[in-house]
Amino acid sequence: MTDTRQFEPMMHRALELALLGPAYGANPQVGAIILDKDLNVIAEGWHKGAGTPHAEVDALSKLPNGVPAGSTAVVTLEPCNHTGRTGPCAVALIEAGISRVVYASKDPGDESANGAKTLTDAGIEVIQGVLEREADEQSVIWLTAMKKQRPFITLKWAQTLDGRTAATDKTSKWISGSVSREDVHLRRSNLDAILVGTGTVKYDNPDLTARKPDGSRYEHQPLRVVVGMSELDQDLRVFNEDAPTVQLKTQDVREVVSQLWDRGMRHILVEGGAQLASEFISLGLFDEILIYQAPLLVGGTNVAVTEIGVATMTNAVELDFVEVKQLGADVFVRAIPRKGN
Ligand code: AOF
Ligand code: ZN
Repeated sequence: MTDTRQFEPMMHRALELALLGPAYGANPQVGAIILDKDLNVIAEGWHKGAGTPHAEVDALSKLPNGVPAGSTAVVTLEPCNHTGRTGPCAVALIEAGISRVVYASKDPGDESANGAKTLTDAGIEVIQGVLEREADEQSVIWLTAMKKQRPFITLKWAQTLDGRTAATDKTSKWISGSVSREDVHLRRSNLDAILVGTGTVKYDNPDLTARKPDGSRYEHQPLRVVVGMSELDQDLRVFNEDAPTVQLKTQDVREVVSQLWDRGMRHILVEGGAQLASEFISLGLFDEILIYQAPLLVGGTNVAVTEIGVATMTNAVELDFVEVKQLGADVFVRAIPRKGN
């Protein structure tokens, strides 16, 4: 029996390589390493986004003279078995003459899964589940999206300590401090779409781009999605040239989510206002909530969430705090739906 734990350091490295690829887009972040028969690393590769070679193929391409006899491929995701934008990696590994494949996460895709079986049938030793928990955690957004067949949905808002998202005159700049805002912009730069309702666009006139602390834009800009029927002045900032924008003229957020899924989106961020956030919560359509809480009190009636169909405490939507930290003067809280609900 092969000792599977000996591959853990290589899998750690493959997980690091995976992170070199983009977190946004239709495809997962995947890393791959080729080892010779003595388990020395002879090639490294990673996936650079939908339409580009998969991690295994990228690693194999670094060995122009082919793989030596007895080589092992260490991959963070079960090699795919289908022809999508690119060919099946299971076949590429078989044709390259790899002797053993070690992987971490299972591929949850209906079409792409079963690469392990193809490899085994071809006489290749397959070891699955090495650092599976770490790998699943690292790819939780993509894996959740694939499992639910809809994008991973993050809801986010900034609020005062008394739970208000704006003062009575609707001013909301700036509730959260600069460290919180940097955190939001970095998150935006790593996902597919930002959603806002037409009301927020009209009242706040937000830019909704992903900007670095010096004001310059991140290379990747998520799609700005305006949800709602109202006709909007095209001079509003969200329609500027700084990032792509669409307005989806529907009130049905399920329809919005399914359209974005069909466009290859796997992670979307709902940025407000209260009506849009409340619709997502009412339908149970969210995977995490990010709250930036500032040490301010403004009173009044402007709150993050309004009607979500909870009339009495026993019907409250139950969450778990999974992260609580100080960001500058603010407190950042990340909460997820309580398991089993
Ligand atoms: C792998 N290695 O590096 C990646 C995999 O349209 P395609 O051809 O790019 O295929 C996308 C699917 O392939 C994706 O949904 C996932 O199941 C798998 N991604 N598989 O073996 C990789 N990126
Ligand atoms: Zn593949």
